[in-house]
Amino acid sequence: MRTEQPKVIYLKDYQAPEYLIDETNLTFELYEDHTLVHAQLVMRRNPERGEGLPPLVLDGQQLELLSLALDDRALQPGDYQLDDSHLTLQPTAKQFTVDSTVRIHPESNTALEGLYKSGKMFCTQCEAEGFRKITYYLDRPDVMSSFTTTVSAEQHKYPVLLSNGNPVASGSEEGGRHWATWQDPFKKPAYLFALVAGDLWAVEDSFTTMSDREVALRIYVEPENIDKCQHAMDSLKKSMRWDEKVYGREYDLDIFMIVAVNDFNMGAMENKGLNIFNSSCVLAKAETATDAAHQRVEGVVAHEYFHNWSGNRVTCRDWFQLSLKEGFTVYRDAEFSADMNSRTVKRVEDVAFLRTNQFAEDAGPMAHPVRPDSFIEISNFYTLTVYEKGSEVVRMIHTLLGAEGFRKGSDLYFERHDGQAVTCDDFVKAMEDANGVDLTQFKRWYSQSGTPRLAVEEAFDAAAQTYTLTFRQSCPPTPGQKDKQPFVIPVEMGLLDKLGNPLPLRLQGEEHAHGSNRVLQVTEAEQSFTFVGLAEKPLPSLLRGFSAPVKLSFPYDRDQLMFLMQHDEDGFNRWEAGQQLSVQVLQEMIGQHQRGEQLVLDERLIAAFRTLLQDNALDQAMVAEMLSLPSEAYLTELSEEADVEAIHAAREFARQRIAETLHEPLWQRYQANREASRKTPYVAEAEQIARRSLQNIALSYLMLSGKQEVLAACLEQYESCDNMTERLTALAVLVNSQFESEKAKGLEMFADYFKDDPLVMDQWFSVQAGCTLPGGLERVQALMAHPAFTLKNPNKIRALIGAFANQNLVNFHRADGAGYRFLADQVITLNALNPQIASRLLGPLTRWRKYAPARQAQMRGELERILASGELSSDVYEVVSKSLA
Ligand code: B3K
Ligand code: ZN
Repeated sequence: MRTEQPKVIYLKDYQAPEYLIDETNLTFELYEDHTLVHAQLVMRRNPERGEGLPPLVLDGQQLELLSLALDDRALQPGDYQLDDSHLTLQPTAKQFTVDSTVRIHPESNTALEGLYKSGKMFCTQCEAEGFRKITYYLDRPDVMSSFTTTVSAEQHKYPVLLSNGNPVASGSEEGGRHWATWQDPFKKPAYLFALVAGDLWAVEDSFTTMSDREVALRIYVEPENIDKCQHAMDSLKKSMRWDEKVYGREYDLDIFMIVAVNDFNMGAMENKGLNIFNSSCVLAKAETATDAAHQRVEGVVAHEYFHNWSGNRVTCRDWFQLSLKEGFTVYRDAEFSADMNSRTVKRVEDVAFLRTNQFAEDAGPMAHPVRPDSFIEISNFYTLTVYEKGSEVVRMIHTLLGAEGFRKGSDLYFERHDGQAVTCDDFVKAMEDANGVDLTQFKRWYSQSGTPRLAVEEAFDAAAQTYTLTFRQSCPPTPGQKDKQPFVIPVEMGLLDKLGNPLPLRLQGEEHAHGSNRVLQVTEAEQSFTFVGLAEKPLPSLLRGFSAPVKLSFPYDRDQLMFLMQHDEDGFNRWEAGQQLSVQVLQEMIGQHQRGEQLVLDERLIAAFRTLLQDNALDQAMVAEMLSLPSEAYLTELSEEADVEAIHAAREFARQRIAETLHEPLWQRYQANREASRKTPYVAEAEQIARRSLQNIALSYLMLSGKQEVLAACLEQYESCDNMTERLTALAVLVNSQFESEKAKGLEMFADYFKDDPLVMDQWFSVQAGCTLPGGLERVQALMAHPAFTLKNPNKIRALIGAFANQNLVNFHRADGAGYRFLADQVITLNALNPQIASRLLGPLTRWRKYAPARQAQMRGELERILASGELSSDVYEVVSKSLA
């Protein structure tokens, strides 16, 4: 908890550390009611910082210091200073050793940071600043040390003892205890430290690297989960091969371990050689995990593995550089997933997510650049901006340099900085040096926050046969940043003729055309590009593949969008045209609702959907994506002032109309695909996933008809399918239907069957939290009393409270403000238990500026109540105070 005014940390104040740690030797004695940590730090004065010997200030929080020695000389309380977060002592030589022993309490650590217990096992989470809750240390990423770690614990409760690196020794002690020593030869910052002790089983495999070294692979889980590891193991091996092939990166230790834990604040953590995972990102099998969960496991396993190079071998100098490792690694895992599955579908999913959620963050009170300038609590900066927008920034570098140039740049980056802690500037510099280019202006993507707008106009000159596109970029003000300089915006584009054929692209002044797809670089506030040799007016396809994270506008009419939906050679832009068409149609209906008019759906949308459903040659996953209307959250993001009820009413009306008018083709596609699912055992591979996604979206439309034959089909799917993807969709559509007795029975059967599987129960909670029928808040409140629910487990909080506040917008924003009051109550409770989770839950309340005055007042009122509720963690304090500012 915060005891003093929270301090703002600024990037501009960065200074290299006064001292360095060459060797860290740790011994952990784990007991049920406390843990002893002995640390020996072999240290020296940092030569970069000059001659004198300033005081040594070690970080440490919630530690009980039992003994301290400097070069074997025991220190007495008068020899050092202690406060809430530091231990200060005076070195007397350039090289010295600090020995300390502290007592800590993992058994009562509910914040899940530092050393804590998840169920019966001990585990750690040190990024960003958790190591200081384990021992006194220089807990900053630019202090890199080799680590030797000994863990001792009761043998029968904790037969498995793990840490980073390679196992070097082990033995038994008296009194039923045993110990193991691990040595990590690679220097690393403390945030990559990990320790695990528990009764775990392992799935084992091995991988032969490109230089023919054998690496042992192990996934450790609690015994009941041993049959859910194969998918993660397959994903790991694919990741290792992919990183060798695409980036030339080889794994470096003799062993790579993953441990699954149930209580975890994030998805997973890339600790050197010992990744610790939220069990939701490792465990998957047909009966318990959906296709989406399988894909998440594949993506997260890859992400953490890729960090071994982009994060561990080359790490961050300071936490302002977080996107150096996160943006780059998200980009790497997205490309991996694109290569393993459907590239276009992956891009569509990522872009929809970015535009709904990161754009909202960029437009809200917590908006910050990809490389923030300041923070109060670094945990609050593990954001969509640092991760997802950061990945888009790396993607743009790739687009600008091309695949080969980008690879030259990444090779140089890894070679130049291996073993170092570096900055985003160092990353860009390697890209520049390897390619002989200047990315100075491009770097504004790292320093300027907010989502740029890019308005495009066209002009056709029939006599001169020229076609001019004029781009105007601007960026709205964001906290602390009023005026922005122009960005470098790569716009991948093409031009289509009247039949939909791609046209050759020749810019004025060029000798010949350069293909039919090219990247324009918009670098000025206003800039025009003139294409020549065009006998008739073309139709532009702009920002293909979403080549920059901007809000592009071009005055397409609905017929042009329908044309692009069918003819654009870029699959992403075909989807995008459909989205824009849906958005236009829905926004028109939102207006109708606001004026109290009868809602009328533009039949062109139905015609476009009918064409999609009738085209058996199209990728079924893309058809499913294109049939999905933009979410209420996205429509909210697009609104100046979001009208919750109008958005919901318009979207639901459109769904109902689509379901009625397209009943026949939906029914046909549903039946054909369900038939195929019945015949083929479940495999989580692209073609089947595509088939199920179309089957499931068809079912969700069909259920809106309320027809008995559809209900029968839904129940058949629910009861007879062999996998969670079909079962959960059937349950979700039942839950959102009016078939009350079938709904109750379905929910009960599900909970009864899966009550001992926490990850499946999370899905059961989420399905109900997302139900938009009236009474949503009461349902969620009742579920909080369910025996499977606990506020101590972050997955449960996300599944129930998070899903309700983020996805069930009509119920969360109900007019009497009870949804806001409920969320604020949970934040206040969680502030004391788990500040990181409390702070994350606040998201929906921070966006109060999006709503009408009455709702604004209610939301602000709840934020103020949180602020006044007592001693706030720095996590919650920062978000609440910035949202109210
Ligand atoms: N690097 C971790 C993030 C941990 C954050 C803790 N507050 C997960 C990841 O991005 O791979
Ligand atoms: Zn990461």
